[in-house]
Order: sequence, then C-alpha cells, then structure tokens
Amino acid sequence: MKEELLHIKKELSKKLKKERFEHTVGVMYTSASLAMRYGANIEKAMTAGLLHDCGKYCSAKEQLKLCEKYKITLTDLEHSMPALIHAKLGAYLAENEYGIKDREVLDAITYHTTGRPEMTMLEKILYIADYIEPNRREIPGLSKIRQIVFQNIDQAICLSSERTIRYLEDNGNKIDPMTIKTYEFYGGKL
Ligand code: DGI
Ligand code: FE
Ligand code: FE
Repeated sequence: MKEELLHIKKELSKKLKKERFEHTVGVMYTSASLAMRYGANIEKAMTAGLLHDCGKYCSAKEQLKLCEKYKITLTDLEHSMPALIHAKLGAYLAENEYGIKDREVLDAITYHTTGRPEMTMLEKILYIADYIEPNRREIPGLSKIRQIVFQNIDQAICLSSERTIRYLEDNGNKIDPMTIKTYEFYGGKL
C-alpha cells in the first residue's frame, strides 16, 4: 500500500472503534475491486474508502459540535438526523486533517450516505462499496446487489437506494431529499 494510505490507515485504527475500523478496511478493498472492474483510479478509490467514515470517530452530539466549530453548513434535516452528519464532517476532516486535496475523493465522501444524481464513477463506487462490503450484516436483497454490482453498477445503486428508503420508511425516519433524488435518477435510468 502507498505510504500515505498506510499512514492514514494507522491513524484511523487508533481513532475508530474496532468494528468501524474493520468496516472501513472492508470498504477500502471493495472500492478497489470495483475500481478494477470499472476502470476507475484504484488509489483514489482506496483513499475514499479508507476515509469515508472518518467523521464517525465520535458521538453524533460531538459531530454536531464539530460542524458548528468548523462552520460546516447543515440542512435542517441533517440537524435532526444525526446519521447523516458524518458525511459532510468526514469530507472536511479528510481535507483538513488528513491532507486530501483531490476534489473527486472529497465529493465521494460528502455523498457516500445519500448518493446524488449523476454521480461520478468514484462516487458510485464508494456509495455501493459502503453498502456491500464483506463485513456488512446480511439483509434481504444484499446478495443480489453484491452480484449485480459487478454487472451493472447503476442498477445496484437503484436497488440499494430503494432498500434504504424502504428501511427508513419502515422505521419512521425522515428521508433526505437527496436520497430520493438518487433513487429517482438511478431508477429512472433502467
Ligand atoms: O456510515 P455507515 O453506517 O457505514 O453507512 P451510511 O453512511 O450509508 O449511513 C447509514 C445510515 O444513514 C443508516 O442509519 C441510514 C442513514 N440514512 C441514509 N440515508 C438516509 C439516512 N437517514 C435519514 N434520516 N435519511 C436518509 O435519507
Ligand atoms: Fe457512512
Ligand atoms: Fe460506511
């Protein structure tokens, strides 16, 4: 592994809880595999995978405080839905604490939870790698998405965003408009 990546990995192994770190490494290698399949830059994919949840090193309350401290603008929905905050915070930390300058990598981190329409290949790869990495608990439909993603990544994004929306609805959670846009865009493409 490149020296810079190794260094970041070591830092994250100290900051993240064991399970989160294992997930992180899983996303890093899954992103690399998808980059191989779809001809994306492997190093960028690994960097995005490694740092995608770096904003999750502390509690939701602390994440919110950090966003205020760093003047990261949050929508009203993000304020009320702590699970979403770590994406924007993570992109900020990746840039300012881990020295990542690549805008494509930073954008992939920003949109890894909700996705967005017209994602770059790197953004698609991180979004779906986060969903399918080997340590993810089995949920209905996951094995199908794991297969399909190596044939048609857009279809896999459609299926995973659909599942996320259904899961959030079933649990009475508010859905971020961007999550819906992602589903409509990738669903509409089929
Ligand atoms: O950080 P991870 O757990 O690895 O994965 P993630 O960044 O995709 O975050 C998943 C969490 O985010 C999960 O609890 C569901 C939640 N989430 C995803 N999209 C939305 C959402 N929560 C709300 N309220 N609205 C969304 O649109
Ligand atoms: Fe995440
Ligand atoms: Fe994740």
